[in-house]
Amino acid sequence: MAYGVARDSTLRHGGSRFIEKNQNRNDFVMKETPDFVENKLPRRDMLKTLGLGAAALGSAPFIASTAGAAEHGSGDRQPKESEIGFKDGQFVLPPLDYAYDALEPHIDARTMELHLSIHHQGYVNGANNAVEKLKAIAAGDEDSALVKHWTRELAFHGSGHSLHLLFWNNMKPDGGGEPSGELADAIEASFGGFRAFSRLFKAASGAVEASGWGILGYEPISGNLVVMQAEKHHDITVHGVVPLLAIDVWEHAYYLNYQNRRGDYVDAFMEVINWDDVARRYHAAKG
Ligand code: MN3
Repeated sequence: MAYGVARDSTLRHGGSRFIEKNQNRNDFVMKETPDFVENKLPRRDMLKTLGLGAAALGSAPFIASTAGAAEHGSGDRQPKESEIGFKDGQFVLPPLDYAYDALEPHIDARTMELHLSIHHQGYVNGANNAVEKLKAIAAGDEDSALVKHWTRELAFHGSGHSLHLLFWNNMKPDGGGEPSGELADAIEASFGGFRAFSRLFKAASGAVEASGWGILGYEPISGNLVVMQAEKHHDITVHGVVPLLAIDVWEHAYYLNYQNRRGDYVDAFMEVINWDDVARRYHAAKG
């Protein structure tokens, strides 16, 4: 929620002063994030600023679309996000099989070009950088006091990368309509039918405060589908990550024995981890 306050306050007060005041909490990163630019500038001004003309966009295909199609086969199988968003040890922009203008008139070519090549690229770069910094902290080569900053950076950029991979692959030319088969059955069971789902999804997506996402997801405890809102997109998780090991660090989990000494409690937790359980979850998650 800290980011929500920071973002809203920044916009409301228009304020470098606010940003400066909060630099210690690393909230200043918001002013340089891709979505901040996306939201701050009217699209026409942004195009002007970036000096991009229609001629440069047109029907140019997405990066590596041909290679991507060959690499992933020509069947109906959708490539996994891990296959299209990570290569040679780095997060990368995805190879997609449709052109920038292929979704027109619903989504225009200029928006597609800018969204992928400027905004999504920013998340890719930021996530790679955060991973490097966290590796340095793990190796003892970087001040561990910066772990809060770099895990937030990974959450912001990693979630941006993860959700954009989903977004690009969730769309296609001549899409729309309604699902069939087991997805249709699940929508029926979870929401009472496609019309009801559509009403809820549109309401949730339209009501996200400031910037964020509307999401249809699988909730594994009930086995039902759920509609969610994601404000911004981190706060401070990386969407798509499957939890394998979790420690409760709310005070109720340790205060009777450890009072304010959370570090001692974390040390104690390390002595009781069931690594067999973690290994089983890892095996299931990687598929
Ligand atoms: Mn975006």
